[in-house]
Amino acid sequence: MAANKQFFVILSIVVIILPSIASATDYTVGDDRGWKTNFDYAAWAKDKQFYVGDTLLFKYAAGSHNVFKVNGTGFKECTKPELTLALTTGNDVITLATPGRKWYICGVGQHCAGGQKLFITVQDAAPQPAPTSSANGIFASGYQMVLIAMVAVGALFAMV
Ligand SMILES: *[C@@H]1O[C@H](CO)[C@@H](O)[C@H](O)[C@H]1NC(C)=O
Ligand SMILES: [Cu+2]
Repeated sequence: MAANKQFFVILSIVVIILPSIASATDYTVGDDRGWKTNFDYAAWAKDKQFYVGDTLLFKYAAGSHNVFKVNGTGFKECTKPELTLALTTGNDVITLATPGRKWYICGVGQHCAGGQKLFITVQDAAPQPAPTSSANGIFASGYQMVLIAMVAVGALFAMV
């Protein structure tokens, strides 16, 4: 009985928290084309909304390219930072942890000057279904309400 209750408490927490994690988007930079030269990353990023928690995957043949996170100057002038190391695996995942403008370049040869560079703006949080108060915000989505109701019913059955 006690174990059952504990299980449903844990399940309730998972049900409430999971949708906010699941709503993060994993972007493959350049989609099918990956991280390469002769690709317009500005056009790729143009119609996308990036939020904190989303991830960027830079896909390329290891050794052919790399990924440096740079500042606006580094982006414009294609200068590699001296103190940061490049990502080089060819399957480089970057989690967008903070909001703001982010710049990434390839540090191989003249690739950056040739356009292998990405600039995005990361927004604070995924859009919420317009909560009217902060208490409302937690239970704002109908999906969560349905799941919580199901868990509550399950918990009742577990206790009898
Ligand atoms: C941009 O990054 C470069 C290299 O890391 C650094 O020298 C420079 O001071 C930075 N510029 C700004 C405006 O932060
Ligand atoms: Cu490159």
